[in-house]
Amino acid sequence: SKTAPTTLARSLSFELTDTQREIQAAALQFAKEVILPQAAHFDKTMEFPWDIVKQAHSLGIMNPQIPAKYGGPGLSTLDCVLIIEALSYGCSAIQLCIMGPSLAVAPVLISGNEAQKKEYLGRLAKEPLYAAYCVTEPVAGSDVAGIKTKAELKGDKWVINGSKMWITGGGLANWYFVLARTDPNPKTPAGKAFTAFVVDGNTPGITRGRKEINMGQRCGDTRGVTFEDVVVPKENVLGVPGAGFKVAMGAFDMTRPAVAAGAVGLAWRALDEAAKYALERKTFGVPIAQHQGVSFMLADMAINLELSRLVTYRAALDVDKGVRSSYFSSIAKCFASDTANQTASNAVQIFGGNGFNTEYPVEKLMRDAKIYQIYEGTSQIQRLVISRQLLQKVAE
Ligand code: CS8
Ligand code: FAD
Repeated sequence: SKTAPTTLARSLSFELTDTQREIQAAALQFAKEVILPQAAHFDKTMEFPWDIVKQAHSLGIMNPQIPAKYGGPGLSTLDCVLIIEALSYGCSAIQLCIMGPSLAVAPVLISGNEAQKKEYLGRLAKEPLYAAYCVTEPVAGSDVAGIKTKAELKGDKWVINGSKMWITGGGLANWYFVLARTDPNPKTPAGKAFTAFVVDGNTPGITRGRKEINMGQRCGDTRGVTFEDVVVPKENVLGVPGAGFKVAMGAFDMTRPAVAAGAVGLAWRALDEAAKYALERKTFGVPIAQHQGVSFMLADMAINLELSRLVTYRAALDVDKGVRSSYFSSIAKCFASDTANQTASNAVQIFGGNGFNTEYPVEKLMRDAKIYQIYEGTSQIQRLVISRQLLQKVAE
């Protein structure tokens, strides 16, 4: 019948729009021409790639999700995911440097009022400035409800005290998203005990720690940030006092597909490198791609890459539809992260001795991949979220 294709297209479509294809092609061109050739340099020097970040901003691919109303490109989550995947093909670390502020943008999008959005999103849209998301602490990462940073209301101002750790962009931020405990009673449920703040980076009492030296994604700016009697006006509370935990969780639902996309881009690159090498390198008189042991490894890499990509797009669509995306966001983040690690490790294997050497690109991919199973919620925490969502549905 004539109606069938329409119904099908509405319910399930794997076709990108022409605009999405253009966005993807432009990001991939930038990744291949600008990012990829400089990836090894920034890995070695660990310098923050400011020039590339500035170029990305001028092309409209930094913070692409900021709505046009606040001066941004106003792209959908799916559009952003396509960009991130392409940039990460060039280098996931430089991609992180470009997209790092996205995580701080998310809670403002979710719960900021008009004035806050205009001010804080407006700044990022206008200039290639940084914003950072401060939740993790030296004492608590996976267990967000265990954080100790506190904020107390004194008159009409909040005073924040505490230490954050592993903050991406912590040394560069023009403003910070900060989660702090505002109800000291340990019996108060997490959903009511924390408050979310936007804090200007130049507020007295903020100390930015030294740059941490990491295994991978080495040009990223990871630091501890300390807040000592940091005075924040009441107007800088995001949402209502007490609702901060849910704001922080809502941000993860929005950004985990984006982090998954970074892992997809890395796996895609690893597979491309391995496939090319397998056609060139000969053993026993034939290219190694002709040995089934190698070609099946490539096939497994392709299977997991394609599935990661599909579920990442699926999760992004949930965010764009405005439905609670926890289930698919965590599945995407978990599967794409595990896939990036397996794929990069297999790429090293296919390169043999060369794979273990810094002259070839795949050892860096393996080092860069590891963080995907840790930040933005570890792979164990994603499984915790998925199983809770699943069991809740079954119990209903
Ligand atoms: O602690 C939670 C968690 O997510 N842990 C992982 C932490 C994490 O992911 N950290 C990442 C830090 S950022 C980072 O690494 C940056 S990486 C580089 C940047 C790249 C940018 C591009 C948990 C384990 C999932 C849950 O903790 P619990 O203490 O068990 O809380 P719950 O009992 O589940 O929930 C308490 C209340 O909150 C409500 N809730 C929970 N989840 C959600 C979501 N949306 C809205 N509300 C939520 N997703 C829940 O319903 C509870 O409220 P009630 O009113 O009590 O019912
Ligand atoms: P822990 O929570 O101590 O976990 C240790 C181990 O125990 C992990 O394997 C974990 O999976 C496991 N585990 C813990 N609880 C459970 C459980 N219930 N069930 C099963 N296993 C469990 N944070 C921010 O707030 N902002 C940032 O911008 C940011 N950027 C980061 C950048 C980098 C490079 C790094 C390394 C971290 C970053 N983080 C950031 C912090 C990151 O989110 C945390 O490191 C991560 O959530 C894990 O927390 P943790 O390190 O305290 O490990």
